[in-house]
Amino acid sequence: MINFFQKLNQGLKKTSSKISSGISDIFTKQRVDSETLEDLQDILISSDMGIKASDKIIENFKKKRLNKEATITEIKEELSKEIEEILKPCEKSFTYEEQKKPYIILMIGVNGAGKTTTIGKLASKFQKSEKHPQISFIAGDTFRAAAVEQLSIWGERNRIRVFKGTDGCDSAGLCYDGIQEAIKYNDDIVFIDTAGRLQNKNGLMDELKKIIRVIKKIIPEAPHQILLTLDATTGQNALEQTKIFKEMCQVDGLIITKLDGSAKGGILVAIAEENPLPVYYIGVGEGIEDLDTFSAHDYAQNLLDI
Ligand SMILES: Nc1nc2c(ncn2[C@@H]2O[C@H](COP(=O)(O)OP(=O)(O)O)[C@@H](O)[C@H]2O)c(=O)[nH]1
Ligand SMILES: [Mg+2]
Repeated sequence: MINFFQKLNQGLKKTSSKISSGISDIFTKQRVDSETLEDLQDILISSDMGIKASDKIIENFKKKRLNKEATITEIKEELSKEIEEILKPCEKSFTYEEQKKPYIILMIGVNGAGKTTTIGKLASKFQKSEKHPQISFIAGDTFRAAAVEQLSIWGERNRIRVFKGTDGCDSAGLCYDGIQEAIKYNDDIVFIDTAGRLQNKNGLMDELKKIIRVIKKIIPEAPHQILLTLDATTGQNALEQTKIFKEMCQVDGLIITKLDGSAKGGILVAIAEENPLPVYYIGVGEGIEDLDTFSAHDYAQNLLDI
């Protein structure tokens, strides 16, 4: 079986081979000059690292390497170090406080970002941890019957109770009842799934705010964590989504999904530079094991395919 590092390496291949072959193409003379630096920046931008992060990388790289001889390996190592530096502030491990019971985790993000899938994967991960927490789900995406069904399947798979309402019922009301039930059952952790219809921004904002308000009526300091799920394949749009959700509520951390097969793996570098929130987990596939913690070092190495 391949480990997570290898899965990430496989997943980022589309991005990393583009960067790698680009570097090999432009540094044929093995000398770093202003022209090669410009080409290098284009390569970084084309992997979705954005202007700000790539500017910074190039600036630092220039200071160390301009007009010097360097092998491709040295260039890649150097770039990887610069990227790791940018990513480092986002590397934070996720912990929940056992004494805060039930610990409420609210999952937000646009439709299709991977919220429901991530809840399933995370619950499984937590269950396998030493603490063996008792978990329940609240199916707060009440707009689509399929969404409730999908969460129920993850619930069955993990033997987790899923609190559901009737089709189209009020999501905030459902959350209220679901938390009451979690308290009754003495659950340790509650994951709340939500809808993410960004096409109706005001509606979404109202609904999210209402959910948070209602949760606070029962537990004033909850939700203990609001996690935003972002789909890496949306590239620069993920930055825009982060901005929009931050306007609606406090975002405590990020989960970046679909890093498998995306050619836009650089987006994490752009996020780290422009919106440095903790990146708690990254997803590299649809399977239950395809989610793990984010390591700045591993990510940077895999982006450069070192
Ligand atoms: N390849 C890949 N697919 C994923 C990943 N995470 C979620 N998905 C898929 O993305 C689709 C949308 O996910 P879903 O959890 O329903 O998103 P939601 O609308 O935010 O709840 C589903 O088909 C998932 O299987 C990932 O890390 N990699
Ligand atoms: Mg969903």
